[in-house]
Amino acid sequence: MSTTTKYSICTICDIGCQLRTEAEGGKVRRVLAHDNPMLARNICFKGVAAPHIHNHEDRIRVPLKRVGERGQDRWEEIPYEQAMDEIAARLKQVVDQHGPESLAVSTSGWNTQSTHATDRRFMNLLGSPNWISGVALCAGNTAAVNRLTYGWFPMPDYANTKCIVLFGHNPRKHSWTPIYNAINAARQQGAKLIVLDPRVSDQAETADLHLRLRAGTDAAMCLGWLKVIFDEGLYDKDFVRDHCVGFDELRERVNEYPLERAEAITGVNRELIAEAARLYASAEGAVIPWTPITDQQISSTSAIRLHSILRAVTGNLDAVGGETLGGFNPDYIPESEIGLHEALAEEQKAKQLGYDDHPAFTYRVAEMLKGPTENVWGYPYADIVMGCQMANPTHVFRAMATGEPYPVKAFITLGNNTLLSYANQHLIHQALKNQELIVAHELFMTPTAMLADYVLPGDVFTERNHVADSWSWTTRLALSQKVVDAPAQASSTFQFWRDLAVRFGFGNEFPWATLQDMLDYRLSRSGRTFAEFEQSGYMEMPPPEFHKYRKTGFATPSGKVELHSSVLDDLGFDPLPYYREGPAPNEEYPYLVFTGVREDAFFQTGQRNIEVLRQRSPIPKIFLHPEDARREALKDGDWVRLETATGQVTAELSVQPSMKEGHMRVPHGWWYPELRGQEGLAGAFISSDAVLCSDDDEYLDREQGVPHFKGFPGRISKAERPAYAFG
Ligand SMILES: Nc1nc2c(c(=O)[nH]1)N[C@H]1C(S)=C(S)[C@@H](COP(=O)(O)OP(=O)(O)OC[C@H]3O[C@@H](n4cnc5c(=O)[nH]c(N)nc54)[C@H](O)[C@@H]3O)O[C@H]1N2
Ligand SMILES: Nc1nc2c(c(=O)[nH]1)N[C@H]1C(S)=C(S)[C@@H](COP(=O)(O)OP(=O)(O)OC[C@H]3O[C@@H](n4cnc5c(=O)[nH]c(N)nc54)[C@H](O)[C@@H]3O)O[C@H]1N2
Ligand code: SF4
Ligand SMILES: [Mo]
Repeated sequence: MSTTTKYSICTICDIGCQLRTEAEGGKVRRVLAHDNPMLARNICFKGVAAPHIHNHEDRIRVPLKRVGERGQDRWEEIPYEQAMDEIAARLKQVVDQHGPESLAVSTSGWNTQSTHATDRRFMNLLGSPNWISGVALCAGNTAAVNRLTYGWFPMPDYANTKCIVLFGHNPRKHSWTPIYNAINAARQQGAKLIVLDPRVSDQAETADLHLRLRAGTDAAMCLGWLKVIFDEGLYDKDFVRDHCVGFDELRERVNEYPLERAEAITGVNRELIAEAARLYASAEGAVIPWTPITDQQISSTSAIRLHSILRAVTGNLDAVGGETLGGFNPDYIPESEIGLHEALAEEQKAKQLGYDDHPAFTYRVAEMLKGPTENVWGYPYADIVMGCQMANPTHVFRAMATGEPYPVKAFITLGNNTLLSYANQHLIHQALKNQELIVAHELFMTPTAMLADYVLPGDVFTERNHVADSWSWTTRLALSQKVVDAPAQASSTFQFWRDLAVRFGFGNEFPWATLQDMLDYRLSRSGRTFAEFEQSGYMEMPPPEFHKYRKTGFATPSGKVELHSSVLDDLGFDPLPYYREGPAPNEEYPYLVFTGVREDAFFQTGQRNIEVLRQRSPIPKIFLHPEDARREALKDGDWVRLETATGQVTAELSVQPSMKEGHMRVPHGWWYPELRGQEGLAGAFISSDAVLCSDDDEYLDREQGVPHFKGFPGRISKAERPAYAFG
């Protein structure tokens, strides 16, 4: 049998390694490392397992229509065209009755990948602003908050850096492999590593400095660093004078955080705080790579802004070895333009859920930044990492569940296991049960898909062509080629939206019949088709340009780096960063719980049904320090119950000396595909962190309304080992 080999981009996780895929007889057989030595190390065992995932017997290959009660998991198979006709008719009914804003869409977009912004395009033509995403908790929100300070979201210049600061973030050989490799390469060239993590993480083990802060206190740590940097004159005075506004006000605020206070809040010795701040500020080029940890905290907006401020005042912004502001790639039409945000009426934008209470990543701020963004970057809207004009997920689920402030009655979820992927799973469950129409575009029958009216089979990265542009985060363009055909009844997410648009009379605004046409269109400004792009190589990256702001200024209202944020000020929020304490541990709930510590074997809520991966990590584990285990009379391997005021989960206990005392780790995203048909929603409520995480107001960050996943009160006790426990 002849073998076909192509260049593809892995979307098993969201870091997008460039790989080679091999097919035989119309099936993907192997996934291999890239043949370019610069890229060859960027592969992990999940990527290698892609054929097991794409060819898995559980994969949904035909559209399914619900026949039982919602959530009962009983289906009939129907043809794709019939499914699309019925979905369109039912969506029209909902919109006629409740208005276009009664449609909400959730997607993370990175796995579905195919010119993702077509969902925004359809929604904007229809009139719904209620688009939510996993990127509200991961990078998309950081992008939006970075724009408040300097108008764009930067990327570290790992190739030239002398110091790397990881706030929790813990890339490994099998977790975001390219970042892990970039960190290692920089360290081989002498870069220092500072890790801030309550645990002795993999990165912390070999770091030059490890600050074991209390979970949730990153913003206070940054304020402590700034205190040292200002007091010791370690900041870039020329840059601050010429390019920043609000330095004096910031300095006054920072003076409220003397090192004794930073020490008291974070639990880290003040000398160590000062030493780390000096190391960072004195390096000839230092980076604070984006971290999801501060995306999911009660002081998230302040913590993200403080990272931005540290970059700016130490002269590391758009500087060699620091962090570069990329801008749009001129050769590829960006998602912001595809998204057609100008088509959505002002009054519909103002209805976006979250707009009033938690506006930081909604249209409210996007509109305030339109002028400056167009001046500096050439487009009014910047969908960086898809995240700069989102609805607030909690507000959307509340509206879906209660009808307040208005009904949201139709829900479309694409490549997103919604039920397990935000805070407060019980609320999300209620929200989903209260829908008139749910469509899930999926590969597998997830607990979320089980709640749908229609489940549409998606295609996968080996079955579609794509040009990956890192969602405008960098200017890199990379080639992803299909190597096999998708199942006949499967669709790309592009095709789904296009086919729905035609049924809504938006065909003129979707003039591309196929994904291929759309890719040709997106490349058209560089005078190329996808076929020509494919011929020219597998990657294009314009050389980085530094200090671009000297010509253009920054894309903020003042044109400067706003240490004091005029946007937050205008919105009635504190314009300066601050530290806010989360709900405190107490007698009833004495521990600080954090979610996360990603597992090598899986991406997020996925792959629990893929045998070669599941056998690497068969059971979910809660981590506890040996002292705490002794106090609770628990031992390694016990089955335990972890409770918060919001909910409870059970899992196996793993006693780990690397944990910080007083802290507990709950894993993210566990459900049990093997319990399908036995336990409700395949055991989605047994071990999932979202059951525990609160979205009550006192757990939400003020400006964005993101939930606090890093350090909320909980307790632990021994539980019966359930019959379903794997292995
Ligand atoms: N409670 C809680 N919520 C969280 C987090 C947490 O730690 N706790 N973490 C947050 C973070 S960091 C992130 S990045 C997000 C991640 O959120 P998501 O990106 O939504 O993550 P997954 O759980 O991987 O869900 C993706 C789903 O898409 C399906 N899928 C994969 N590829 C394709 C495809 O090509 N086409 C289609 N149609 N479907 C596909 C998979 O089967 C899977 O069910 O979640 C966030 N939400
Ligand atoms: N194999 C695999 N790799 C993945 C993923 C996956 O699911 N599987 N997911 C990918 C995605 S989408 C993301 S976002 C990343 C996430 O991956 P990372 O950014 O590495 O985040 P986590 O693994 O959740 O947690 C990292 C560390 O944060 C520490 N930590 C907990 N609370 C706090 C706190 O309040 N402050 C600080 N400073 N540290 C804290 C924990 O002790 C832990 O060591 O991983 C990516 N890589
Ligand atoms: S790190 Fe692994 S799963 Fe993620 S893109 Fe790379 S090969 Fe795929
Ligand atoms: Mo993430």
